[in-house]
Amino acid sequence: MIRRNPFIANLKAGYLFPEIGKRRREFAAANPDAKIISLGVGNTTEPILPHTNAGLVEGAKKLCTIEGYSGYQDEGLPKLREKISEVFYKGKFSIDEIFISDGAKCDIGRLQTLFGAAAKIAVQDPSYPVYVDGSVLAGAATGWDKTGYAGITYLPCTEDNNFFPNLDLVPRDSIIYFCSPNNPTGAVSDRKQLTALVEAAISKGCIIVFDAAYSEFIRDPSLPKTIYEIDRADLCAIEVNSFSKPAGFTGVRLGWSVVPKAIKYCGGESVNADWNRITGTIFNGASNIAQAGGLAALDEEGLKEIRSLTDFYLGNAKIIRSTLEKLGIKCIGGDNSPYIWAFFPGKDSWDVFAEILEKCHIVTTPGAGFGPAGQGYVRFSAFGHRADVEEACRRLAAGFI
Ligand code: PL4
Repeated sequence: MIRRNPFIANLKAGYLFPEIGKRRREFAAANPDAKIISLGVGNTTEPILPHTNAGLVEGAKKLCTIEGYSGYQDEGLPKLREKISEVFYKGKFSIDEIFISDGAKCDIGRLQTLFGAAAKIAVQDPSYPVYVDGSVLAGAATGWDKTGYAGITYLPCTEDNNFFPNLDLVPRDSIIYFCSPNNPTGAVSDRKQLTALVEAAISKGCIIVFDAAYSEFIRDPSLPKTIYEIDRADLCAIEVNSFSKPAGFTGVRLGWSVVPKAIKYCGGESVNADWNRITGTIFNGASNIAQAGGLAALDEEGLKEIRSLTDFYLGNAKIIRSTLEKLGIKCIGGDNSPYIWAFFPGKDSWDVFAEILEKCHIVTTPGAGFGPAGQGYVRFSAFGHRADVEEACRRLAAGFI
């Protein structure tokens, strides 16, 4: 008989989002008349806009012609990689520093292959669960208790530090997972904070995995949209990003990672060369149809569509946040991000999740699901149809607290 991979056995429980889905289904089964509204999982709801969609359709049509047909394109269409460099990084990166993927989550999962089981890991706490669970699967973390996993340094991000971690806690030679605009808190790190992060990483021999999946929600022009706006970040930071939220591609699947050639391991080897080797070996490239859609999303018309879609969700966020604040619930986020982080001090966040579901028939995400420091908070997602968001807010105003 084959022994189970012990790293899988190290995972403490189910993945957070299926657990939320399970609790929703259980509630629905017990309350068949309830019209449940989800402000839980950050899943896009609005249709892909026409110009971007035409790119997808064109991409599909081309495949039935001799001239237009394409097969494997492992690292991604050169034209798309060039366009990503131009639109997001002012042309700073060559195409062989940009790798097209099937989404940021998938890249985050694969990236750990670069560092192996002996890597030390530091994460913002709370954080998107894939950083921690991916580290457990890679063997870099074991033995969960309610303070977290051994092998992972949790960097609390709470009201006390304005949701930016104390960088003195970052261990030397570690991989730092960092997300801005942050999921789940909605906090966005400013230039001074990200400069401190980059300098700490360089001085401590760390590599940052910077998740910029929500960068297109930033409206304040003083806030960095990419870690590479910070000097010397190309020496220590890998960035992952995605078309999921800005272009509505959660189901289409398209993202990218930037691995600058300047990043080296302690032995001087190239991280970029290894990433090329790994993606070439265990990934066969993103769908060519999705990439055609991605190209359309990044031309002049497509960028207007990204703006309009992200504006729509930010409009939802504003409605949710102002409703909660009128109820006397302190919140952050929602202004440059699609998540609102609501404070319930002294309460168990799973209890608040259950209370909101029972009283208002609204699904949220309990803060504790994102890490120990998420206890006492609940995340509201702004991804939803406007009518549902308005109805959810009416119910909160009428029935909660
Ligand atoms: C539920 C910080 C959502 N089943 O779509 P991708 O793979 O390009 O991006 C996923 C992703 C990457 N980075 C961050 C994210 O927040 C997300 C998506 N997170 C959420 O509600 O927190 C969707 C979660 C999905 C999942 O597990 O990712």
